[in-house]
Amino acid sequence: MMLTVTLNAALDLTYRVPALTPHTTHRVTEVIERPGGKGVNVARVLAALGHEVTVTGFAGGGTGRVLRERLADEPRVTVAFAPVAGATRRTVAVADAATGDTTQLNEPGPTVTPAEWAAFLDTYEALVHRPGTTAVALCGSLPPGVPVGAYALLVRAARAAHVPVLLDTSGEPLRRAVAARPDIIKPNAEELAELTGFHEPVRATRDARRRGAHAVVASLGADGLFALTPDGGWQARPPAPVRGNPTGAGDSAVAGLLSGLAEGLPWPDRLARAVALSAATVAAPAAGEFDRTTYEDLLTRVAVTGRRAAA
Ligand code: TA6
Repeated sequence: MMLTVTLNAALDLTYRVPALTPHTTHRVTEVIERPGGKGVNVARVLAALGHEVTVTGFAGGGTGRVLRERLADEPRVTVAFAPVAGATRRTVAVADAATGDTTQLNEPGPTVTPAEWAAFLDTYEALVHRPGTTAVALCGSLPPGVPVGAYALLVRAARAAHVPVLLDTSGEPLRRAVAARPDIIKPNAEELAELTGFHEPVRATRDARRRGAHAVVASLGADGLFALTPDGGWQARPPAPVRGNPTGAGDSAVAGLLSGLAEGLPWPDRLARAVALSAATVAAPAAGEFDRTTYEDLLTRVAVTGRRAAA
């Protein structure tokens, strides 16, 4: 059983419009509504791959009720959100059919009180110590009211429970949590540069490891993933760029890394899976989903280069 944490869960709306133009009214040609937030997307991809997964974080209000109900209907997903008095946020992705570009609008999320945060911590402690929890993913932004050191606390609790922990966040919450020594971090190039001050992936990943992360997997968009790990360094590239909606591509990469970790796959295989899932999500209509044919085709064609560290 894997555990994903989405402190700022969401109900994700995707609006498709023929062409996005400022100062005009747009007629939406397609609306997709899905349970979202990064950890929720990771969980939906893990479940589609056949893994049992528990989702936690906060859910509240009418949107939170919809989120719980929709997730409870998904096979292999167990819902264990802590309550929050405010309403779970919505996010809107506007997909421009003319250019293929997507514009993302994310609400801030409900304000979490100190008592709600304390109650969540009890839920999380129980879940990480539950027998059979094989890995934890901590994903996404923090809602207002949650302390900036939240992920550092959650990383330490997972490590104390001897459960491997993957972190996908940004800014100050990432900086603080890296010092708590997570097993894997998966920043994008911009987040990694903000953390380390370096833009070049080799120097940046090396610096992030020096700051405390055991393994650093940087997502580089069309260039795939660059990983620096205790076992070696590798780059995994898709054979060609895939056109479509990139929302959630990073979440699918996290699902690939987490499932590979839980299954004990060697790093090159984990990275190939993560890149194939990520590209197959671009080919799917919404985050948290992937096109299975694209995934299976790409899995054999992702190029992984690099080498194992000297023993
Ligand atoms: O990665 C895509 C996505 O997970 C959307 O589904 C949306 O819910 C959003 O990102 C949340 O990201 P944030 O960084 O605001 O927590």
